[in-house]
Amino acid sequence: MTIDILTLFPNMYQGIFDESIIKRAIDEKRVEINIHNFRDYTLDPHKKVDDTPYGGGAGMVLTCQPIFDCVKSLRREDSIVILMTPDGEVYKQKRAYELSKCGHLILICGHYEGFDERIRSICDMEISIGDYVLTGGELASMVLVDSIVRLMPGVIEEDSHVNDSFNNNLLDYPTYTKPRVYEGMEVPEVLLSGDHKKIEEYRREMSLQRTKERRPDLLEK
Ligand code: 6GU
Repeated sequence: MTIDILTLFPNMYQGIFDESIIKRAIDEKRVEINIHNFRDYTLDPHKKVDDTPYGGGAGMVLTCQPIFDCVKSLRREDSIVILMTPDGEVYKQKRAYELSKCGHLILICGHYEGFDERIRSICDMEISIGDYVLTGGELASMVLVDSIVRLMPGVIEEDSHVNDSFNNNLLDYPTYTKPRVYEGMEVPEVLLSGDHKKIEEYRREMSLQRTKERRPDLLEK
């Protein structure tokens, strides 16, 4: 998979993909991540990428030209162009799974007070990572990349994500490791029983119980 990220703040990505699982996926050439400063694409002699809004109002608005031209230069047959914006579809694990199967993602990070509405016309999808406002789409794009890359074949053991929270709209069951007793808190007996059927039933029950308590909205789905 190739992921191209369009931003005015490429420095924000310094180090973020240089650790742990994402770094390994890059080293193993399962994913290539490129950061593009769309200021490099502006035809404005002063390198401007924004302007005042028609009709008046506070702040500056990102103009079409640099973003259109940057996307044009990157777009392939199999590209999915995603606009990172708080008014997009709220991001969920199901979407992460779908995107993990794509060949090429182009993520556009909005910034400042907004972007020209016509930028939406070149996007296949608009995504928000939750109901709060960030200063720009950069952090949201990092969240997307992390959640997508870990689901790509071979990046982590399949077993580690078939039981992830949110699969089947259930939260994770509790897990324990050694020691058996820590500060008086014991590991549930069933996990020590060696009875795999019982263990599976227990985990399913705990998942359900936890989801009921913490996220009843998920069970309604
Ligand atoms: Cl994608 N962008 C911004 N600026 N704020 C957000 C967001 C995106 N998702 C949630 N809040």
